[in-house]
Amino acid sequence: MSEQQIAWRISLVLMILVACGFIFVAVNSGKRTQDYAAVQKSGYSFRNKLFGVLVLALGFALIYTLRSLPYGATHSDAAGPVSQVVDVKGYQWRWELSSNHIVVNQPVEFRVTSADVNHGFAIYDTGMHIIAQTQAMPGYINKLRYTFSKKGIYKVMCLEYCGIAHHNMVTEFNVVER
Ligand SMILES: [Cu+2]
Repeated sequence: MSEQQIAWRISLVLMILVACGFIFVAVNSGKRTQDYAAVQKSGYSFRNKLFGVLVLALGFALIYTLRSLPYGATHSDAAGPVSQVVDVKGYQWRWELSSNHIVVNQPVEFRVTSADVNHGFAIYDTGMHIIAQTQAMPGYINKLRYTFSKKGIYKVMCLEYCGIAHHNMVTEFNVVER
C-alpha cells in the first residue's frame, strides 16, 4: 500500500469520526430539558442584527477604499521626461545603484528591479522617515519618481523580508547641489 493510500485511509477514518460527531450533535440538538426559547430569541436577534450591520459596514468600507482599483501607473513616461535616472537592482542581500549622487530639486526616476526575489525599495530621509518606496521584482522595472528638496545622505533599506540577511540590505546615496 502506497503512502498516499495510507494517508487517504487515515483521513477517511477521521472524516467518518467527525461526521459521526456532527450527526450526534444534530440528533440531540432537538432535545431540551428546559425552555429557553424566549431568552434566546431576544439575545440572538440582537446579535444577528449587530453582525448584519458589521458585515454591511465592512462591505461598504471595502467598496469605498477599493473603488479606484486598478490604480493607474502614476509614474509612467507620460509624466514627462526626467533629467536623472538611477537604475536600481536588488540582490540577496544588497542594493546596486547606477549612481550614488542625485541632484537636489530635480526630479529623479529610479528604475527598480531585482536579480533574484522580491525586495522592497524604500528611501529614508536624514531623519529616518520613509519618503518613497516601490517593489523590486525580478522581471519587472518599477519606476519611482521623486524630487529631493533637501541635500544630504539618504538611506535605502529593504522593506520586504527576503531571507536570512535581509537586514543587511542597506545602502546610501547623496543628494547634492548641481
Ligand atoms: Cu529584504
